[in-house]
Amino acid sequence: MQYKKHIAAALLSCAAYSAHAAEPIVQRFNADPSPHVFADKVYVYATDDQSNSGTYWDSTVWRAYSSADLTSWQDHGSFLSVDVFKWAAKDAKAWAPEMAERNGKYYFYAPVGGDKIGVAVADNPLGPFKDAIGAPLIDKALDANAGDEPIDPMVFIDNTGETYLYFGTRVPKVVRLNPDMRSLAGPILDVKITNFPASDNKKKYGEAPFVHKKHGQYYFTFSTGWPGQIVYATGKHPMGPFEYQEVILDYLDISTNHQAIIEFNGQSWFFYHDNLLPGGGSHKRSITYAPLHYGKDGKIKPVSK
Ligand code: FUB
Repeated sequence: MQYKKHIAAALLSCAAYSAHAAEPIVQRFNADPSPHVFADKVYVYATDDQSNSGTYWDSTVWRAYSSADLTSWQDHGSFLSVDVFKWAAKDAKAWAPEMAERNGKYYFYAPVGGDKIGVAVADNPLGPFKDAIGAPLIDKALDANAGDEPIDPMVFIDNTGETYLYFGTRVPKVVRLNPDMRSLAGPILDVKITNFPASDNKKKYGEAPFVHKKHGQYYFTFSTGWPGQIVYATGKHPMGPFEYQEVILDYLDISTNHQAIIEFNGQSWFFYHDNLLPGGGSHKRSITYAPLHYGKDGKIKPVSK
């Protein structure tokens, strides 16, 4: 199915700031975008809000879309469900996913049921996927320091090849991954964020950790909670510590906020979800994106809805 996002051309020519009219990439409820560029196309992996009950995030499938131009989007359907993980409880909820590519293999990191993270592997971005381990990669019951809620996995592969998995609510977590992408290379550690503004006690880590590297530094973006702003901190090492900087995207009129940043066609893009379609709300969210701009000092300019 093809969808048009007419705002894209205007966004591509937008020079300096990230003011834009947000439109959903597709006319369907999705959330928690995990965008990736594979072979000149952007793939967006998502939580499927269309199939949840409308009162909770209780979908059991993940969704995928792709686009060569950020304008026309192809719907690849519910390409994977929690059933791929035989150890998952029946009807375990499928939350914010992550994808990573290494040596021609595609690794899909999936929070399953709120207490485990699984990894599935495939030879192409849309599968077919199979469980890479036959057991969870992270299991709250078994892994020391996995935290209360090991969800929202995000993988960052540094240009040194070192690979890091981030996840967690309320306390951000990081653990090194081995090059096989399916085993841990060290202990799970807390990510330290310093210099939260003392004047605002709502400025704390909530969920949605995301790391990218630019201008020789590491940017750690995250949501501050429920509802949350998307804010960022910077550091000199992917494991932190990170120093709090500023707000990128302010509170939305829904209970969650979840972002990701990619480079595509020579431009940085900020993906997030919002309440953009009729009948939408906190459990019926829509994915959108905006250009992301940096100042000469490396500071990220705010994105306005
Ligand atoms: O979609 C379910 C949860 O809502 C995600 O795991 C969080 O990041 C929040 O967006």
